[in-house]
Amino acid sequence: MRIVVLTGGIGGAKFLVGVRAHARQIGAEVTAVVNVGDDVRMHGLQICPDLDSVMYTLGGAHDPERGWGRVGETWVVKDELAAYGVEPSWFGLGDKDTATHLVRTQMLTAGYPLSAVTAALCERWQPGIRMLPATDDRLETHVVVDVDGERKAIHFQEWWVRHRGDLPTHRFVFVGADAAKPAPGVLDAIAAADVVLLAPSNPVVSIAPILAVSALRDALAATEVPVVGVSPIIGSAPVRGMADRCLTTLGVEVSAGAVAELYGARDDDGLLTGWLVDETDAATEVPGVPTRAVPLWMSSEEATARMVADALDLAFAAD
Ligand code: GDP
Ligand code: FO1
Ligand code: CA
Repeated sequence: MRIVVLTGGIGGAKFLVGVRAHARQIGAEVTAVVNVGDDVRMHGLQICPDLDSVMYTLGGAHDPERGWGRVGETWVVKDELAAYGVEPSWFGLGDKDTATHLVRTQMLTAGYPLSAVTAALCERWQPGIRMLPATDDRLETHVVVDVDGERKAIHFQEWWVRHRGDLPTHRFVFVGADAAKPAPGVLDAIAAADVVLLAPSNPVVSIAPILAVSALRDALAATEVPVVGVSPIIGSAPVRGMADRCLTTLGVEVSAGAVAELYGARDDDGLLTGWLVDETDAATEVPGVPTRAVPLWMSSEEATARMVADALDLAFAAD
């Protein structure tokens, strides 16, 4: 079986640990299509937070408390940059992490596409799945906000890290998405997939930027295989992060059902053929989308692998 997973960073990476575990049990191949909207150039280095969260987590090198970056990280470079008084001082580059950005930036500068750079970095981390950026083209999430009475668009990282989303926020813009093509391998992976899973990632700033690549979205809309999503919302709150702020900006209710409606039912020009919700949301009804309620807390690899088994069971329930 071939499984394609659309994913963001920390939440998606946790999910992929369970996907990989279940895939090993059933002999499946996994391809993750990873959001690049969070990517940013800082201090001359190209930083890909979601790709790195997935790579470090599956490589067993992530910091489980912080969620992003490397375990056992040190911060000498950050302190030295601060001593020079250079900005942005609100964004922390760890020393170990910086080596990744140096390798990535050097390869990009030499002309390698991000997908090739990602494959090269993964030779070290052996994530056990294939990791593809959604696109090799520039695609950055910007956020239209009011700062000091002025309306402007700031980079997603400035909104997320510097302001913690705590600004009057009007919309998210996926700069470059109109011209972006799926990275090599993405359309082939979707065409060869037996099932597509949407990780319980942030629907607004992790999954939506992937779907903003029109040829990628079109391929998902056209596929005849099941597309099953997993809710990042349990009860009326995200498990972690700021999906609630993001959904509110779109005028979407913070609930499992509302996120499913955002993705839409395949029969209604949307994507989903199934939607997994937590047991506490068992009453969720999504027009045109069969739902199933199971425990959605990714508290261990085993618990997450069970979620994945449930998602596949729902995917093929009607067959
Ligand atoms: P980011 O890119 O680092 O923000 O990570 P993602 O977008 O991939 O995932 C963030 C989402 O993961 C958040 O909206 C959380 O609600 C969700 N999440 C984190 N842990 C869990 C969990 O245990 N269960 C479920 N269902 N969702 C989770
Ligand atoms: N998150 C923070 O809250 N503060 C930081 O200083 C920070 C630095 C950082 C550096 C590299 C990287 O890959 C991720 C980093 N993150 C940081 C996480 C990141 O901003 C967000 O969690 C994601 O982009 C949202 O998915
Ligand atoms: Ca992200």
